[in-house]
Amino acid sequence: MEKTLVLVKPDGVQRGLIGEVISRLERRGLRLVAARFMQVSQELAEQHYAVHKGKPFYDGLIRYITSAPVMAMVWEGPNAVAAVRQTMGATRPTEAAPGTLRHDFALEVGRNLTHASDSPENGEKEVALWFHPEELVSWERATDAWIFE
Ligand code: IDP
Ligand code: MG
Repeated sequence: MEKTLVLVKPDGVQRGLIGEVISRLERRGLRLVAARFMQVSQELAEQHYAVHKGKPFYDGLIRYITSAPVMAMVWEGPNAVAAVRQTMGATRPTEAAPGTLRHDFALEVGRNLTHASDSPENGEKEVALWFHPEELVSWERATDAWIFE
């Protein structure tokens, strides 16, 4: 089953939106695999955002993600990566479709509430970066047959 890393970033935590994010992913039919509320270290932040190193917003991005706790989670489902990114909305909140999290709760790209893996390959890499294998819970949900074809 395809897995994706989801972070409720520090602004989402500070604004009390952890439940809103989880609720929307549950409602969509995705299945929770792992979750950890945590302070992000400088080292993890730099590893996670290595692809953005050198960009003008990089230093601010590292300060943002380490500025307060995050809720780190793994979610799975068919096409989980695409489904979760669709639920989050476009990176820039003013370009995010109405009804998406970033549209409904954010205004600025540097305070856009959530992270979600952008490809199945990066999903695997990010899950491995943020979680130990034994933290991933393999389970069957009573409703699976009514959500997964
Ligand atoms: P994504 O989170 O939708 O995958 P990316 O392009 O991977 O978007 O960028 C990672 C994060 O970096 C964004 O979610 C956002 O918080 C931040 N970011 C991206 N572009 C900018 C920018 O132009 N200014 C400030 N922050 C940015
Ligand atoms: Mg990204």
